[in-house]
Amino acid sequence: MNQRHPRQHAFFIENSGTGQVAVDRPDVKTILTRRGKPVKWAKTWRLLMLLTLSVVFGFLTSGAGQAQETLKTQILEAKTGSMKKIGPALFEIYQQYGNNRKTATQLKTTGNFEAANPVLKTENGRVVIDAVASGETEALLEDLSELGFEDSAAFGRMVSGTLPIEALAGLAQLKTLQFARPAMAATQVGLVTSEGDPAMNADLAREESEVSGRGVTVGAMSDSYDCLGGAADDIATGDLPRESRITILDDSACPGSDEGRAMMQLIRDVAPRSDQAFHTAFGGQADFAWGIIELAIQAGSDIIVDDVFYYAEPMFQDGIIAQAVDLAKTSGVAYFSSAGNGGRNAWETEEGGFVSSGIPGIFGGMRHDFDPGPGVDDLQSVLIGTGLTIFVFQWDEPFFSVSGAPGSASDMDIILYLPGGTFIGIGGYSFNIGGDAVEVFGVRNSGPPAILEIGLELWEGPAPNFMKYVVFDPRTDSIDDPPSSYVIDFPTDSGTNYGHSNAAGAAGVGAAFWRRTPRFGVFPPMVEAFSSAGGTPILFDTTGSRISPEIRLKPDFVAPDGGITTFFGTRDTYGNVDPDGTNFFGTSAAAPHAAAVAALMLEANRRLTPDDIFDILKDSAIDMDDPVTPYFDFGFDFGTGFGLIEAMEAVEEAEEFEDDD
Ligand SMILES: [Ca+2]
Ligand SMILES: [Ca+2]
Ligand SMILES: [Ca+2]
Ligand SMILES: [Ca+2]
Repeated sequence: MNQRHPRQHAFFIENSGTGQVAVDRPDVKTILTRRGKPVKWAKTWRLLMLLTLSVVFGFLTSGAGQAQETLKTQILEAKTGSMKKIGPALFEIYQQYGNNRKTATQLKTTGNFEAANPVLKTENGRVVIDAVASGETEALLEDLSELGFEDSAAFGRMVSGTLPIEALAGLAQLKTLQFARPAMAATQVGLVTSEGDPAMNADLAREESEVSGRGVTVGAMSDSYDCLGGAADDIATGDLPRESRITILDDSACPGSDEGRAMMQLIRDVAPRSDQAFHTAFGGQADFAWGIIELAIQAGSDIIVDDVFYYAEPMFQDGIIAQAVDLAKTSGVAYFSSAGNGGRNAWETEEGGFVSSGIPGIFGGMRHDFDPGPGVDDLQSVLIGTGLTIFVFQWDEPFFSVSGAPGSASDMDIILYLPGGTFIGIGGYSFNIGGDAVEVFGVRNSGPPAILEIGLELWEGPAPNFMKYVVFDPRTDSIDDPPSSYVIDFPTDSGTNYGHSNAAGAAGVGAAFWRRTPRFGVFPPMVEAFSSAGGTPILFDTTGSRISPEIRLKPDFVAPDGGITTFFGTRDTYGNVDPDGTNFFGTSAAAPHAAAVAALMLEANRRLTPDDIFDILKDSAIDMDDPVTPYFDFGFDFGTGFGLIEAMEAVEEAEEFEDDD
């Protein structure tokens, strides 16, 4: 598990020659839009996200000296100047767009523009944002609409939609805006991509109990359903239910990978007679939250499953997506969410929270001392693998986007340095006071793996009592590969499950490769090394009040992945039963398996509440071991929850279940 043999190489990153760093195109595709108004995004790939690649103002080949000072000055202006409400990433794209339009007449006529920042996707001169109202949401929507905002959805204080890039400067000046950031979403698709059905004994459950999901509607949320145009074939071949039994509420995030349709094929395998529905989750956080409500109410979903997360969802407080999940549950929907594919690739403070090293960072704020002992270490070595690595850093302050004023009282920055502390303009350094306590940044390493250093720097405000960052490393080729980017100094191997899959009302689903289950001769079943571990504490309620830490028992359980779909994923090296199939790996594949078992249970007993369903699934699960801890973990553990779903037992218990109260 810990086969980490990092080799040190000189850090290499391409310089495009324009003063911008970075940069061959990452495996990144973008986001969306809303309600029948698809934005045509230029480039697509399977891993979908918009994020802050904070290679903001240029790359210093020489390192220190005058250039570094200039870079600092420019970043500080974006952090604290007139653009601070939109943050460095949106400000950067605004500047590039303006420069492009001045110099290239062709760009003017076609309207095509691609950001130099390869992960900040734009199309037709527009960018997808999440904007947070300083006061009334209606007032912000009115102002936004004057700036050309479209495809809007509002949930709580947050508004999602697309804005013309040239309107970003105007956006930064709005009194009705507290702050805005690019919408940043990704799916929990695995590394590479169903025998999950027998791995849960769901085939036996259908036979024994004569259930097939009849009369139950399962709603799915992912990137897209039919951008690739394969749905008609799937219906014809029986890989999906017939058209009259599929409700598509919103499939406007094209181009997309149709991961949602792959999930629906898995549901079809396990609960063949259930009705299905789909809504994209790529329209920004507010659109996602509304999608949940619409699937529940408009499409009448009894069960909903998603495999999407937003990097900027709060770790220590229930954000708007988590709140929508909880709301759906109170209306009787059993909600399943992929736990994530981050394993334990996260670092967090143990006791003492932020401890000043006494050493000032690049902008003058004090750096955290990573060494818990008497020694002082103000820069933490991390390995940055080849490809795109994303860091999400949060600390224990409430989010303005969740609970309104005062929001975060402190401004922390996370900065990535070359060995020796040379600043290269890469990090998360937005202004957080009065906003959300989160920094997201990406770094794309075009060369071999390299060791860099992280500084956590307190710009202003009280020192955090708790800090955590999650490393989303570049995907590797094998499910058994260790992470390609990770913490070297003082690692804490902390859980990476956070956001709405950690909501009280959601069942978080981890993954086990179907071949490593009892049905296929492996007992006890083995969890995927990448399956996200739980344990992220909830520290604030939704009003922003600090509560005693609530550690939820997440993930709830594990379901199989690596099963076959007609198109999604890749052919693995383990040997397919169907030579034409592709294997769908990741908790994205596990979650629909779990949701479809719930459909069988509901057909067996329509009176089950979501809690009844979750309780039975946990009670009947096959206990598994968290391989990271010594000895077998009897009962619940943060690596595997209550264990692998066992459908035959779960459906039987559902049939016999009587509500005593
Ligand atoms: Ca120390
Ligand atoms: Ca900051
Ligand atoms: Ca266990
Ligand atoms: Ca163990």
